[in-house]
Amino acid sequence: PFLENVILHEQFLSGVYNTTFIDHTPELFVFPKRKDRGTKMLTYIGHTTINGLDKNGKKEKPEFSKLQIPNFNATEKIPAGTKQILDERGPEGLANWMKEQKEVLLTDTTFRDAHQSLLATRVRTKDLNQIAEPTARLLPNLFSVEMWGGATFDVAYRFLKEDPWERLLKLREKMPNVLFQMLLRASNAVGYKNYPDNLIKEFVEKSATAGIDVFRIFDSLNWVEGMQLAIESVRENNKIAEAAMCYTGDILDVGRSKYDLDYYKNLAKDLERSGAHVLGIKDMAGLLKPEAAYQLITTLKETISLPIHLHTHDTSGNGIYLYARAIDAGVDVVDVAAGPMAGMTSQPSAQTLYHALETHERQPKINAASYEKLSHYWEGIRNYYRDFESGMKAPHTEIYMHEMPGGQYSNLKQQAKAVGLEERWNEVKSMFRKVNDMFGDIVKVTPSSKVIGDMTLFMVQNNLTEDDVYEQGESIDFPDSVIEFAQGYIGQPYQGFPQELQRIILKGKEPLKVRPGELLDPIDFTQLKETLFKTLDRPVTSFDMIAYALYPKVYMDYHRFYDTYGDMSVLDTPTFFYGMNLGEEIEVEIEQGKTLIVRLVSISEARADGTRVIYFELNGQTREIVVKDES
Ligand code: 3PY
Ligand code: ZN
Repeated sequence: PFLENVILHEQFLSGVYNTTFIDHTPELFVFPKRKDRGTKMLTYIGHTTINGLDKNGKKEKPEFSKLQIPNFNATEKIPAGTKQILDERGPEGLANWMKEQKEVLLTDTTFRDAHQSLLATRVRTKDLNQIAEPTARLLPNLFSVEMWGGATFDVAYRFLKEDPWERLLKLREKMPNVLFQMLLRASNAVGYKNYPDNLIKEFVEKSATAGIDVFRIFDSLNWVEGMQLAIESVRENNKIAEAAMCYTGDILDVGRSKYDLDYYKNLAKDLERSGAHVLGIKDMAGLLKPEAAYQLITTLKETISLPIHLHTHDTSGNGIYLYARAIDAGVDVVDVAAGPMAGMTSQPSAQTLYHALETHERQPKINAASYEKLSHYWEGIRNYYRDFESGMKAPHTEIYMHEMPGGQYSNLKQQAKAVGLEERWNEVKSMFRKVNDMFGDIVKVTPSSKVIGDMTLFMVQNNLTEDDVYEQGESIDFPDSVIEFAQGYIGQPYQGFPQELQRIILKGKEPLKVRPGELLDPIDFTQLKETLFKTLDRPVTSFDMIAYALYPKVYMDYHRFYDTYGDMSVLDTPTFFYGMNLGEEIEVEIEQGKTLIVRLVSISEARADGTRVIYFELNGQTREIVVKDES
């Protein structure tokens, strides 16, 4: 084990080693405890079988049809793609290549935003990993695959009990040809608040090393100052800085002048000056109407010389039409998802766009039949996650009224339900818009959208009107996120805060005038490493440190789960979510070439102390697991 610790150590891997390496690296002498992986796994399966996922109540495991993974010839070389262009020509070279393409380029978001927006971000690494190589082989002409960032980082640790860094490393191995893209919330990284500058830099550097090529960077208030550090960090790592402006309002509405065409023109110029390689337009709620898309792209093409990458959500059902207009206006790349994971709050469907552009000179250079093959897989996968569906069944044009981002809609609905407001959902939607207007009409995207959402639920729950807030504000305890927003902790909104409301919320507290990151103490990574080493009792990687620095509690909960049950990312998804049915047999590949066969034989009645004994067969041998029945 000592040798194993040495050769796996980061410092050793990076080539920095001499005799002091051993003296100064006590973790080399910590040897993994020999634990019985089989028992740990059976304990997880037993708990989930009896008490359901996260003790949310037992559910019978449904019958799922076999997944359709396209066949491929593993001895054939994977065709080269945009990743090779970046590696050969660098980010500027790649940006020039983008502008030279006649056909519109596609980013596939199925691995990230599509499931973040449809399935509460729950798609597990196992399900992404087994379709990664077929995707690389069948769709080598994609511009990029968006597969990381946004909510996927914390949800992986928090709910899926897996390591998002491992997801990135595994997928990178399977897809060496297409650019990997992530969503980076600028100074909020992949979290919901501002972090110290050195943490942002470290996060970008390690994400780049692990495999990210395109960083789509946005600030939740379109505050360019808040994006600068992230843009510079990406440039330092020789990766593509896609600076995105979040589209809000409606440039076609002459009565609403705050976010007009000039606003976006100026913002685009600022982002170009800030060092972006690509301009992103992030229409996170799907508010960009087709004619607005045409005018916006036409104007931006005349204003800046960067390639333009457009992202929308198809919530209203207008997605394909708006892309078609944007493509006519010269947009370089658009975001789509595989058919079964597209539409509604997700991105428009890749195949639908392809067919819509039949005979169009800019029809994307992809193979529609390949997309259909991959779609058979996604159809099966989506079934696994049925419990996380939002329930939206039809195009939702009310989005133009409330302006909630695609990823927030189902989330807020769940939150509303949890606090007993299910029956008042229509009121919640209208209040969301009202709160936006009270706050001065702000950009709404993580985390500013969460501030509006929290204030909305707070007002509806307490039956407060706008007038009540102004009249009784002094005695109201506003939600923490609202206070932090008014203090400037997530940045400065365009044209400032509404002063009267800010005064009421802050009750004498002084608001910030500078970038929050300037005031935050840098993370002491050396100290952090020591602390974590003591707690985790194993070698600590940079990935662990970053995850802990971003989400201390979530990370430690994940660690405790891992300690108790082991690596449960190896389980198939139905078993991970539902446990096993009586008499069922499953195969679990716990590492390459090592497979366990598990059969659930019987479950005893609950005993006086509330426990049940579960009898399994593990590779033919009987194993008993005792589980407390929480029902
Ligand atoms: C995120 O920040 O996760 C988003 O997808 C925002 O649209
Ligand atoms: Zn999105």
